[in-house]
Amino acid sequence: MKHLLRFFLFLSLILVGGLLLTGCQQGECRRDTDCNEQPQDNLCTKDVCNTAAKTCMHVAIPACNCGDLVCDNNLGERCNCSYDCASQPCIGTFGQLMAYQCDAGTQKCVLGVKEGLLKKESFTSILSVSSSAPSLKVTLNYETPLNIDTTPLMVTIQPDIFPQHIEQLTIRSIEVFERISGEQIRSYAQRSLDRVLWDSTSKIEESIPLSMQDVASSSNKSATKRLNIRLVYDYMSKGELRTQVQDVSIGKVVVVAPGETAGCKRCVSTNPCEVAVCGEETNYFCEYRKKPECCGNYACEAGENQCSCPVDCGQCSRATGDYLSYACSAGSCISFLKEKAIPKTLVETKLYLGVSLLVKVSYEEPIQTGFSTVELSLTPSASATATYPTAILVKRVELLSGDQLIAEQTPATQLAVDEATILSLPIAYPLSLPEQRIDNIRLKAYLQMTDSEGRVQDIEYSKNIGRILFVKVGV
Ligand SMILES: [Ca+2]
Ligand SMILES: [Ca+2]
Repeated sequence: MKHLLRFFLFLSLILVGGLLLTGCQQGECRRDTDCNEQPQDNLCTKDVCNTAAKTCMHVAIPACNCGDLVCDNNLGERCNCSYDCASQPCIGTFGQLMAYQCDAGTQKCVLGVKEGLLKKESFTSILSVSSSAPSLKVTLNYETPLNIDTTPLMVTIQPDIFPQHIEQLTIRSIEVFERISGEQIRSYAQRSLDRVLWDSTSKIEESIPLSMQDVASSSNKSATKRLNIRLVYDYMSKGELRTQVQDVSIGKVVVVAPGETAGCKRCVSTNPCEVAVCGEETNYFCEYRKKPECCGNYACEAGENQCSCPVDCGQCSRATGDYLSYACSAGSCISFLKEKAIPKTLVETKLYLGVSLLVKVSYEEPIQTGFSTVELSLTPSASATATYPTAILVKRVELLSGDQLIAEQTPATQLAVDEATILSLPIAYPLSLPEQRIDNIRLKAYLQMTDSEGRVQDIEYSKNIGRILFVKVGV
């Protein structure tokens, strides 16, 4: 009986064990290594065991791109993932000028100019309208064949001859175009600059991407263009604004437009007054946009001057004309005399109604308008042959250029015998130029003499001084 019990116990154990064994055999796996032999989809999946369902399954490896059997050129796989792109290698040519190649920046396979064909070209032209106008040196640097989708024209503009009387030489805009027929043009780029060339050392450098829809949509995506550049600039010459529109012919340029983008490579500005913008709106060319109210944005704005912001407003320190220099003083750029003014005195004696009148006219040349004075000294003395009048009155003193009044004074001063009376004429005459020679300068004094019998006589003293140099200082 005991043996029978043991036998049934043994049988039950075998049955339970068998049942358990059968249960395990129903699932594919118990652990990941059980799935190793499942056929692999691609390098970007792995096979794992779903322990609840006891089945093997494929799961994607996170951030795995090369190996997913999808050839993605945007991820650079045509250039660096032959596993996915075996059927689309980055090789082959397009027409005479272009070939597929791996872009060093984006790593993408792009259509570009065939290696070995690219040449660097440089072109320089001098723009000049007359000997009294500023002339400009325009330099163009570009590659040929020029891939207009990725490579801009580099333009440099600087003064070649900068006459001294020219001020505010401003480059307004630049345009790249082709002549179609007669006056008709086709524009490929337009850029507004509004940049001032302050002096002969100033320079403007601009990169100008071209847009040529006709080339982009043509079957061979290439063309030979006769390109021209149009510069619009203006300047002040002797107080007058002059505007010039000048064209420069660059000549034939071979261009290609393969339809690839420049890819926004290295689009960073070191100028804190610029924002570097690159994206769809800029056609993936780097564009530097100016920030307003910033010293360094090439615009001389409110609150900026030659002392606080020379990069935008020009250098203050400079000589102008023969006699003036400019320098910063208390934050303002003002003019001052380079050398000391020269004192001049004209002396003569006049005889009026028996009175000998010693006249001295003193001034410094150049006359600094707003600061200088012209002085008139009058000393009457009685002559031996006549009795001295009871009174000599100075009614008015004038400084004139022809009929034009430059300064006047109405002192109503009585002269005393044998005594010098000095009358000052402050000069505040407005000048149209910083340095101006004024002709026919004449000093006039209107006197009134009264004799012992009460008779009154008007006397007019006039002294011709001639030409005097006037300058504007402190402005
Ligand atoms: Ca892939
Ligand atoms: Ca500014």
